[in-house]
Amino acid sequence: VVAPQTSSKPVGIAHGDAATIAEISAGLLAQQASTSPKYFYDSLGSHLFEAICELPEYYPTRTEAAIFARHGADMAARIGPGAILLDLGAGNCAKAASLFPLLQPRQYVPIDIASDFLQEAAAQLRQRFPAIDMTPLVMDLSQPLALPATVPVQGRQFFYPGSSIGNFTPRDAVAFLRQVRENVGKDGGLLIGVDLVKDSAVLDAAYDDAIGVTAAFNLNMLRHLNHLAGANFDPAQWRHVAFFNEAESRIEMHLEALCALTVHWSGGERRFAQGERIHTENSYKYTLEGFGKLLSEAGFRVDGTWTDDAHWFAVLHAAA
Ligand code: AVJ
Repeated sequence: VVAPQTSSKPVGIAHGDAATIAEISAGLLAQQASTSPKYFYDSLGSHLFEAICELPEYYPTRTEAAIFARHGADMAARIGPGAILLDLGAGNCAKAASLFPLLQPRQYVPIDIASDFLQEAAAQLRQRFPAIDMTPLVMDLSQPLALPATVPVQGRQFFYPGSSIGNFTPRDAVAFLRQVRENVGKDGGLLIGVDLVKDSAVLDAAYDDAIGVTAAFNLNMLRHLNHLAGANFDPAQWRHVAFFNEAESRIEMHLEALCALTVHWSGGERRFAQGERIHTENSYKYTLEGFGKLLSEAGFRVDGTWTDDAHWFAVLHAAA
């Protein structure tokens, strides 16, 4: 008996759900192939992002940390004790935890898409801060923000540090911030970190570091896509590309095919020419004025702005 001939190549087992595979497939099949930056964050990707934050070139984390260290008490005075602190994209929860002694929240709600990483971080925090209620939530922040009843509405303060808002286009950022606004009561607010426009050489280096950690972070997405969509990407056939697009005021990250190749995945395939790219991330950079406008368009009122001396990064508090 001869096995029937089929045109589709065998691919790996897909571990993502149907909606995830459909989303990945649509992005890969678009004329300009693209993928959502949320697919950076499998467990290895989350750890690689932690490593990025230690790089000398990657100024945002340390600059923001310095702003928190210098002005944290002022921020806490603006927020007041006993808040329900909702951490959007909490990761290892380290930033929020460093503010617990000043903020003294009643409940901490770390929200992240990376489930194992989040549960582990929350378990460690419970031991360090037994007085704070810990309610970790595994959520995809690119989907509508729907909070369970275990999170009281009164006293909600959202925490969105690290300029993660930069992954959204300005349009989508307003829509996202408006959802956050709809999820805080009259007494609530938002403490948000945003990366500011600066010399493009500084920006380029921050997203294309000398020892290739950011390149590994970008390329790791291919391994994650292999897992989620049963794809057969070979990371060795791709290279990391990152640059500041001045006209759009954003860092763009891409993966570029080093040779002509065909990728197969569960339910699809695509040929890439040598030099063809997959757009994997945008990281928008704002002026203080521009970002203030965004917040007010979303229905917030800015009542605190803190920056570093070089004005590379800013933390803003917005009240409902
Ligand atoms: C987590 C989205 C804030 O845009 O700087 C870091 C992700 N990408 N290096 C950023 C990232 C490449 C990061 N954010």
